[in-house]
Amino acid sequence: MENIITLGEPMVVWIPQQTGNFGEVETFQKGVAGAELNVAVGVSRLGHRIGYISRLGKDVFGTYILERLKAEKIDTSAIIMDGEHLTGSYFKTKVTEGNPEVFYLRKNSAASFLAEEDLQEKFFREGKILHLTGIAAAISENCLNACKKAKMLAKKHGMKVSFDPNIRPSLWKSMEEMQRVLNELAADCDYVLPGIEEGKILTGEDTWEGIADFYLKMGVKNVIIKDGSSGAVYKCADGRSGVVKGFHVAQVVDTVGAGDAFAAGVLTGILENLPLSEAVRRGNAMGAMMVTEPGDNEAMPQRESLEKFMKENA
Ligand code: KDG
Repeated sequence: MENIITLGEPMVVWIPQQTGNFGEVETFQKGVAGAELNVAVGVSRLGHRIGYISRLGKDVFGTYILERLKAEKIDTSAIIMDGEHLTGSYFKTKVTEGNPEVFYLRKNSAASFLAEEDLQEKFFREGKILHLTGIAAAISENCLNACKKAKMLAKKHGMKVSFDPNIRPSLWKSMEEMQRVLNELAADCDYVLPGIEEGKILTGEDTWEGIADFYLKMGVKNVIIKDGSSGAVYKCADGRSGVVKGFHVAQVVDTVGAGDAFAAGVLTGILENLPLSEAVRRGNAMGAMMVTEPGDNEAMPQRESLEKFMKENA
């Protein structure tokens, strides 16, 4: 049985080799993407077992993603191959500063047809942490219901639940709907991991403490707020709180996937019973390493390079 279970939409990502808008770029490199998939790669590379629940189209993208997941030693036994819908993909831009722009080709994708009936309860019986994100919740009504059912099954079987809101306004009908649905999903989770700007949007609060208190009042046990290269802060229902400094990297190449790397670091730290401050420090290190490469998960470190990075940048 898996230590961590996650559920979401895998995609093929087209990574531009030049800056400029879509028409100006001549070469793209293919890769695999998806917030939960990125977390799965990060967790697996650190030697923990992770199971990924999804639907893939029976097409070249689906086959490519499946092979890549297997090569990363991610448990794919709960992935359903869907003969009727295509696998999603997306393009991003290459920028010299800030976050890249993204363009999705994912409407009615195979993963958006994931439904509560696709979840096998036996998968949840011995897992330790369920990791959900707001992207899976955004792609369709049935996928949102699958997230809710997964959360229910995880709680029933004594698993901890972690939630990264990962807001993607373009996937929602309105900001109000996004706020309401994501905050409902966050309620009662063991770990909620918003970025500081996401937290402001979702809670209407403008300080990290205000954001943390908002979620603690909703029954969340630990709120961990990411603040880019500055690091992260946490506040817990049991009274612990702390500020954990980030890691500096010489050049930021692409910020996509940094939050997922952070989640993989924190969750594996929790599985290894590290103090929360240490788990968050690992999350910061993985987030920093992630932004040094253009892919969404290629820079997820193996344990040895993570330890080396953390020692050299202590
Ligand atoms: O967190 C990284 C993801 O945003 C990326 O891999 C693609 O899942 C994706 C999305 O919906 O943007």
